[in-house]
Amino acid sequence: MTDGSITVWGRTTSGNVQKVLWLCDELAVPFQRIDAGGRFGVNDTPAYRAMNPMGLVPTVKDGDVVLWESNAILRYLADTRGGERLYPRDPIRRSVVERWLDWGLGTLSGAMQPLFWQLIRTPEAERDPARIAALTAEAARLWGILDGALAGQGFVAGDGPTLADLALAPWLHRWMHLPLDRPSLPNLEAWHARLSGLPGYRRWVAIPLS
Ligand SMILES: N[C@@H](CCC(=O)N[C@@H](CS)C(=O)NCC(=O)O)C(=O)O
Repeated sequence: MTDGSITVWGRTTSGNVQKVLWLCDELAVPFQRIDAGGRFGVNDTPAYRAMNPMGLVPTVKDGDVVLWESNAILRYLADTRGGERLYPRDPIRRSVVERWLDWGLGTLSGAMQPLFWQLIRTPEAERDPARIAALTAEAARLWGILDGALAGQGFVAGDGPTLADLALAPWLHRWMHLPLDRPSLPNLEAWHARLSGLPGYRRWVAIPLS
């Protein structure tokens, strides 16, 4: 497409979709969004699976290029749409962004995803209190590690937001709003306040949990 516009498949309640939409705002990438996933379906159709064999959201199409895996989409858009501010080219600075992108996907989501499902998507009578307690403790430990990394800096990889902030923000919003006892983590809370001042966070991420 000549105007650089892309198509994004995914419901706006998905954190993995939210980070992509927020990045589109940051980089002024025009996009068409098609609801998919959850109650919208679409992601189980053969046409969708031909694009994304995982059948998950988001999927992005940029001309003939099809992308899936939300963090890979973030990297691609930053690389192709002038996103150096959010995804530095310098290998050392980039490695810090990569670290937290991978940590979000490979570590934090392992606690946050089932915790979110237990507390928001599972009927109260079917919830497992022991599992919720264990997941809450693990998530608190992990958020505590990020709290330590945030000491003395405004954002996850330094003084300005990067892809790492965009990718972790949906989990943070969930953590701050899930009905559970959270330990006091001052640096994390200050980061949350900073993110809450960003229009893309407010528009796409800070919505009621469902
Ligand atoms: N690692 C994948 C995970 C994608 C994923 O789990 N997407 C969820 C929504 S957050 C999904 O498609 N769930 C099924 C559905 O919405 O129907 C990514 O980062 O894109």
